[in-house]
Amino acid sequence: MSYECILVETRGEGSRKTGLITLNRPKQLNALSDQLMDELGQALLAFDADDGIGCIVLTGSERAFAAGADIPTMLPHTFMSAFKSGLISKNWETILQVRKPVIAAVAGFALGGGCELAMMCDFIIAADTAKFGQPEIKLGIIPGAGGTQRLPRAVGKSKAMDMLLTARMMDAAEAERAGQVSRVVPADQLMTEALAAAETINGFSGPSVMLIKELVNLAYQAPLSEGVGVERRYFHALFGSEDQREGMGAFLEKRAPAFKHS
Ligand code: DAK
Repeated sequence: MSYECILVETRGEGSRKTGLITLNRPKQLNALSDQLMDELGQALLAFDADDGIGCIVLTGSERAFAAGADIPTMLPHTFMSAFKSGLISKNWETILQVRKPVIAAVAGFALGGGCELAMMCDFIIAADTAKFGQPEIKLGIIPGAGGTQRLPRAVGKSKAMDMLLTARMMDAAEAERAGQVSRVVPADQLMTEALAAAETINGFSGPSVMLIKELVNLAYQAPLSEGVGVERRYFHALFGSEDQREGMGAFLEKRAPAFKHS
């Protein structure tokens, strides 16, 4: 498969590798065009379907993870054309279908749809140069890919309101304090750290990894009692896996486990 707006590679040494996707429209600060989002969706689904891949890292350039949806494409739309064509809707949530972890490695601007895309990843590792924002209000619109919903869940109501209503950007240190990102690293270490995190995850049992992702996401949808109940069922279910015997057996034998992802 050849792509024009993204770069797709495989990284890692172990039996399960990391799928690395780099947003690549540098002149437009990786503005998320329709073609880019189509390509991103295809690449994500292909890695998700590949048994040799354990984890996916999504990144941009040093200057921008992504500066948002492509503004020139949006400008001419009317309500009717936006409504009838489902303006930039069809390919924006493909990432949510991915069952393997997707780590966002963010340097530079993550604005508007770029910030929303990063928030749709499972966790964000930020370079110390990262800047997050939802500046749609400056364009006379509002976020359309979950910014008003995911940002308050990530950083709380007050900071979300502040960012959404004033369009101010949050730097990496503030984003880490607010819980938007899991860690901040020096910019020149960003890919090393993100790929190392992916490599660590790749070494664990694939079904455990996928279930943890599913359950953490359930925490945002279900009441606590229901989430804990589903966790309990999955916990019991894993005692039917080969990897549970291998993991616990390896611990007792003081050796590294060799998971078979089954
Ligand atoms: N779209 C297209 N081009 C963009 C762009 C964008 N979002 N952001 C930047 N560029 C282009 C600039 O036009 C410029 O192009 P040239 O003039 O060189 O041809 C080039 O990137 C470099 O930008 P600047 O010259 O402006 O660079 P600066 O360093 O001075 O400023 C900046 C960087 C990121 C602060 C600034 O470019 C900026 O404010 N950009 C716009 C950020 C923004 O407003 N983003 C939100 C866009 S609205 C939905 C899904 C998603 C969305 C909505 C609905 N559904 C599923 C329904 C998302 C909406 C949005 O993201």
